[in-house]
Amino acid sequence: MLKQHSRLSPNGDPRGAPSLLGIGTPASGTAFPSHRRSVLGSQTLSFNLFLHQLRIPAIRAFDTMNIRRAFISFAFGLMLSLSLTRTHAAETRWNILFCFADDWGRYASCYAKVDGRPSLNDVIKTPNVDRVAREGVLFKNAFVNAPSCTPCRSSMLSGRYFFNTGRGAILNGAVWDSSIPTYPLMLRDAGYHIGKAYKVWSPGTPADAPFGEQKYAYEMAGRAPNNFSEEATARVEKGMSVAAARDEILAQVRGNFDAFLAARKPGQPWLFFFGTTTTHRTWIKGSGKKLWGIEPESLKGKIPKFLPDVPEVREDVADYLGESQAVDAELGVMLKRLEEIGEMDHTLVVVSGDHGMPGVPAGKCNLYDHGVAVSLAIRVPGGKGGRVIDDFVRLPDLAPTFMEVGGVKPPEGLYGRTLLPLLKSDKSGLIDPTRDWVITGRERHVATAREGNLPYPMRSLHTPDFVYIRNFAPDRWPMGSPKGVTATETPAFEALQDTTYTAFADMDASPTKAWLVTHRNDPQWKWHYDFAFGQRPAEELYDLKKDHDQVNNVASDPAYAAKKKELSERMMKLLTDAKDPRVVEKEVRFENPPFTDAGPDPQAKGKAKEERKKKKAIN
Ligand SMILES: [Ca+2]
Repeated sequence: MLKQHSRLSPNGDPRGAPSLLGIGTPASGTAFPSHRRSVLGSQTLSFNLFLHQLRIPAIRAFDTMNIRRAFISFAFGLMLSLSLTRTHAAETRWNILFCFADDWGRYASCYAKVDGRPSLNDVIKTPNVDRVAREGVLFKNAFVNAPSCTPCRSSMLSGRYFFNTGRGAILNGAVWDSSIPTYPLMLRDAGYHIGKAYKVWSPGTPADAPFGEQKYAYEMAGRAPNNFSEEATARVEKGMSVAAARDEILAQVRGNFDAFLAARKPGQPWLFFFGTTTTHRTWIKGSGKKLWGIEPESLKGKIPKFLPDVPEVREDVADYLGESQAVDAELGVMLKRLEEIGEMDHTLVVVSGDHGMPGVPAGKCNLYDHGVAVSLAIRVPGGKGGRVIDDFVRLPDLAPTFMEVGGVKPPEGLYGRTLLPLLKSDKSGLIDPTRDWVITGRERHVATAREGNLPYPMRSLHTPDFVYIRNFAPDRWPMGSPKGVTATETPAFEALQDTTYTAFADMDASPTKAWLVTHRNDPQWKWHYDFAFGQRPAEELYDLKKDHDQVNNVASDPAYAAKKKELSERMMKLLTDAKDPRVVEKEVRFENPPFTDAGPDPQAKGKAKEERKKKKAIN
């Protein structure tokens, strides 16, 4: 049974939205200096008053009247100063609600308009993400640093490049280095009440380490929201209506959030990390239509060129969009709760995901936009709503942003840059012209994708007009070795659909993957198969003005030679300056133990997952 909590603001603060210009960062002293000056000015004023009063008793040592007056004056000055400081802190230290969905790419209906061409965003309906964008800011060009769960999150939680997070730079075999500062623990140390539901940092050891492991977990109300289509389908099969099943699952989101809120101290600012994994495979085939009314046929002509526009693939994508709508519904529960407790206008609401769609070409584990571009919408207390920002931003930007919101000074030398200047602006379009690039990359994803547990090293530079990719080991297979897929042999469709390690293990098992592999000898689909799984040249270059889907590599076209040279040099300089081990080390660490140690036994993982599912089903 969950505790009822007060519907009053825990800050006891009936004020409306604080002025956006009133935000400050007392510890960093970089953002919003005018407000900081005014607070410090008041403190200085009261202190001067006190000194001035002290002089009086020094002259008239026995004038008790003046001593009393001096004391009253000092006390008043101190009170004024403290109250100003408190007001300042309350205005700056917003609560932070961070909804971060696993494997959720750039799929939300608010992007349909900004895409300006037919896309999957025409089909998906995400009213709650749209609301955050409408009342806040929608980032058109937001990118993760690595399209793989653990390295993406290592980077996003620390603000560093993924390759500068020790063993957090890989997926299987990741170990967290607790000497790396992360914003959740920094905010905790600065007085925030922190809590999380579900996935923050995993797979890796210890799980969720950058968030204090499971010490701040609020998951007692249930974990069904992590497997929406499975959980809802199971309930519907027992005779429940879709609406009732949805309500029962969403009640768990509310229960966990309520438990977190109930555990705060009065007036304590908070950070809640909602890490739903429902957009991570697996999901129930046909659930997009059954649970969310998404007709696979409605995707016709809207899916990217590298995906075969065939019924099996359309259904798989529709199911993924359904899970994305589940994320939206889960977000909606928390937004509603914020409204009910009167804290909407004291809370920074941030919605994003850790990379593109899993189990499809060009998505997860790829450096094309479909792999590394993600949704990012932020509602800023008191900020101007309805803005669409063109600046290229990076998920690691969230680390210094959250630190500054909490009044904590970000460490030096981060890849991430605070978003506060963009958030406090009232402009749309390009705000900071220096934000015209991002770097992305990957090393090892699953351990056993290729011989010797080796990674597939890549880096990319994304600019408004081009994507430049460097494949550092083009003799390796980007999605993992073909294994059982030979000239004459093909694993069973079900094996490819259900078991990631059957072939090309860096692409999650899926109906789309199985369809592509089993149709590879059909001349109509050979290009799609090669694009998805084939080896790639050392350099790739895509001209976004002509090739939005990034399917036509112009790296060897002489017409682009100068552009390729420019982007290559620019990227290599950025990587060298960032001390990327892949570029600066002679004996590259990622090619050697412990980065190439055997990972977890895939069979054991499968068994553990089954066990968890059984347990979840019972709950
Ligand atoms: Ca993920």
